[in-house]
Amino acid sequence: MSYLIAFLIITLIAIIALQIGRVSEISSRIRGEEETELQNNNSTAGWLVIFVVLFLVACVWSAIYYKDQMLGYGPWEASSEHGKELDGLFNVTLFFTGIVFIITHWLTFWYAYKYRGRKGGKALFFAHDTKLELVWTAIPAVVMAFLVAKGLVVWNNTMTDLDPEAKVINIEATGYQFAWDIRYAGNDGQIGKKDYRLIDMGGNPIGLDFTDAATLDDIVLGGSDKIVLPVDTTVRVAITSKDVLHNFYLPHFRVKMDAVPGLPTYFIFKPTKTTAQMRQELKAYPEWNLPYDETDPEGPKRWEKFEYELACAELCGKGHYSMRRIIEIVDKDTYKKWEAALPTFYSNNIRGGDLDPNKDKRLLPFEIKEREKELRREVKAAMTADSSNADAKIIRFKNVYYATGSANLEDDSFYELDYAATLLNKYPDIKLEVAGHTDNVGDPALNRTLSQQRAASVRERLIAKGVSADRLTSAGYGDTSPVDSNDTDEGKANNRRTELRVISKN
Ligand SMILES: [Cu+2]
Repeated sequence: MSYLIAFLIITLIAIIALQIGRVSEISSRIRGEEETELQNNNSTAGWLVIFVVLFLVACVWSAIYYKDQMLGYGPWEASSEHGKELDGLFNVTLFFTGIVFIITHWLTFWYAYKYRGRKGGKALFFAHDTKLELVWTAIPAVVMAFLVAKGLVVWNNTMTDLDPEAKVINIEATGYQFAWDIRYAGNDGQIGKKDYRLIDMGGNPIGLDFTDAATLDDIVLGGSDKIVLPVDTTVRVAITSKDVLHNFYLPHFRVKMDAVPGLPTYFIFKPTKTTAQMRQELKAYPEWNLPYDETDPEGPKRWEKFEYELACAELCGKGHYSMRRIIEIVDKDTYKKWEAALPTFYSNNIRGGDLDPNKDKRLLPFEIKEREKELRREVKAAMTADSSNADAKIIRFKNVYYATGSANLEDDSFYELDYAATLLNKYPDIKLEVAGHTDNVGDPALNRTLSQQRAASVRERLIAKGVSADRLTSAGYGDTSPVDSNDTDEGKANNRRTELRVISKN
């Protein structure tokens, strides 16, 4: 129906226009044709000049009025270091094209005025002007060369690979239909190898190569977890795809790169504003103070809900939209804590299982490193715990192994014990007891003796590594103080343990 009405209206307007034309034709015949034409030429030319002045003023005014809607201004300022340079490029380009825009528009309309039809007026004829040709070729060429050179500088800043010594956070993004697997480098700062032939959809969806030591401490985020990154730190993102073309796009940081199956790509960027800072900045703009959810006007404002995002910028299939992920930029300390709390993919999913090439190895170098880190925390906590907190004063060894039925330490035990000795030497005034415990299997008296002997050999090892003998006592408790149930294998394993207990502070 509305189409029909629109059609009728347009037809009507056309008929009216036609009728007006007829009327002016008839009137001009009455007045004399030539005079009318000259009059028309004059008024049209005048109106054209008025139009172009108003038009150019409106252009400049709207650019200023809508400044905060433009990339690089107000709420749309870049949140990365090179993003500002990139936005600067847009400004330089806008400057030059703006000049050309104003000059060409002014000339077009001014000449329409200047060379309007006049009595006896005659067109100027010239076939060729070398000077003119040179001028209008040379000026754009110089300007273009300048723009391209400036662009190349910015491109190189983003794309020149870092020297291997530079302090940088390495992450890897593997795109697939329809999500990203985000891998962090872990303690060693190195992204480990992967190989598509190792992909196992059940256990190893990225195809990580666990024979590479650098892979073992890598962290893989869950499918919908926030990607957390620290502010003011260079981040290198290695980008690959498992199936079709995807595109890793971080609009607020002005970085965007194709994820190509079989061809690793990368970019480097440095976030300059945390999510919290960005929210505070957005608070200043009225459009960001509207309710986030229109149906809930009293609810949170838009700025409170602001998040940086990762989008796939390649139409990769019907679930394309679901590749969106939230990026959170935090301060460096928060980032460290966040990363430290994440389990490595290997220890969480692979260690000891069918896909583990190190199944028969009890301790791997990265596990020793990790245990050292943990031990540092535990020793510090035990040494500073106050007397009311008995549990905190106990340090439980995790990697101390004895030969079956004997008190002889196996070689793998020395990593943890020797490291513990160096830590204890930092607190020379504190006295400790080495306590041995068993499960309830076997004769209680024998258990007690064995636990006593085992505690004694741990004490000896600590003394051999420099802990002074008068700080250390040893005791065996057999099965008398279990920490877990003796009804399950797991519980029994927990009960067989050797501990260090802070006895006194001098
Ligand atoms: Cu995609």
